Amino acid sequence: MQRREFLKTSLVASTVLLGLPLSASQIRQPLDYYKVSKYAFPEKNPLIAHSDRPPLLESPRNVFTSAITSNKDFFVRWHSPKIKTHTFISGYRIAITGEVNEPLYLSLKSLKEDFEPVEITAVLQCGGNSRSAFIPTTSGIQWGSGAMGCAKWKGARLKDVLKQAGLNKDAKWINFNGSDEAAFHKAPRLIRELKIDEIEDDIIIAYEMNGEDLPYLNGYPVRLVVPGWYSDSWIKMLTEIRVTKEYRPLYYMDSAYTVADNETESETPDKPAKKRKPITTMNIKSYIGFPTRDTKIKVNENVTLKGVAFDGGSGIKEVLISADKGKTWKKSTLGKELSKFAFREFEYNFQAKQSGKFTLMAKAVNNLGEEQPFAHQMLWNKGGYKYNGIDSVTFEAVK
Ligand SMILES: Nc1nc2c(c(=O)[nH]1)N[C@H]1C(S)=C(S)[C@@H](COP(=O)(O)O)O[C@H]1N2
Ligand SMILES: [Mo]
Repeated sequence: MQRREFLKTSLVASTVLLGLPLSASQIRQPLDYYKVSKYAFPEKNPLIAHSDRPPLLESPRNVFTSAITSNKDFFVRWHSPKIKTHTFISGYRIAITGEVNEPLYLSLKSLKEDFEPVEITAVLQCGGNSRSAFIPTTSGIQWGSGAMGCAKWKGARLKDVLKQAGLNKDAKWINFNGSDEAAFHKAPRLIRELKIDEIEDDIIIAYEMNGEDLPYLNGYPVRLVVPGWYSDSWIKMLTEIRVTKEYRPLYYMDSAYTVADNETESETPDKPAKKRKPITTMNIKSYIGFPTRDTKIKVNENVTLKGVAFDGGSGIKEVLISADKGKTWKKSTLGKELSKFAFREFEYNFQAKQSGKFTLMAKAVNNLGEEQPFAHQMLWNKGGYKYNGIDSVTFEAVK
């Protein structure tokens, strides 16, 4: 039997068992990669390496017990392998051109000294994080759930920089481009654009991550930080800000990193939606950092589950834990709120009363009352974006 057919049959069987309506597409738990690579990339701990050219590095589950992800453990995603490997920092400029009074070529020194520095703790998450949950498999990196991290960013407000350049009256869109180049001349570059009225005060051009220079692979020397938004807008090695009057059709705005422009943002494999919109604000999500699949706990021992939860900026209200596959839920204890855009730690004490396999699930609720769906309630989209199904970890209790 072919793999596809086999998948279909087993899915049909499981949906019938669960008593759910049958549909062409189903969602499972994202793959739970647990083997980090033998070698580490510069400034990084050994991470789950999906590719080395370009570097695609995922953080393993055990990183997510803490609200701050260290620079060494932070995931990495590039679209092209042509990443600048050397930069003369004294000559580095961000060119601000287009619909401005006068083009501005901003040095790193000026960015750091001439603008009020602001700090914000915020989650950076790839829109395709957890993509491996989607069936049928979608295009894109088959991430588990470690294509995210939370850091304290420091930089200058984008608004202040634009003010210095002076926007023309009919300026409407801002394009952001990094110094990485397309892999071959016909490939599109990762350029994103923001509408002028989307520029909030908390969007910054960051030159520090957790109190240090940004790691090279996370965009040294500067990157855009767009709190609450998926990270395709967080342009790394930022070299160009172009202000335009009109929307400029771009592959990474119209095709990649888009979802169906309908109420459920979903579509089916045989009927992909034509009308699409770029992904922007992150939905609510949580992830268990401990225990992991290879944890062994002792029967009757007191164990503390730990994890992180976040959303697009309303803030976390509570995180609930279930030990019976989602039938009943108990409140976990939340850690301090570092910012509305940051990971919020949660903890939950439990004991296994008997030996054998043990499963715990975590479900976050935000201040708007939105909560995570079960994996099987999620709807499919062709890019495999915005997965936020309830996380589940199975481990073993031994005598
Ligand atoms: N210049 C540049 N910036 C970029 C990208 C890129 O390919 N080039 N990828 C974006 C995407 S899709 C993601 S998920 C994040 C990854 O950020 P990180 O490598 O710091 O984790 O960078 C964003 N910024
Ligand atoms: Mo991404």
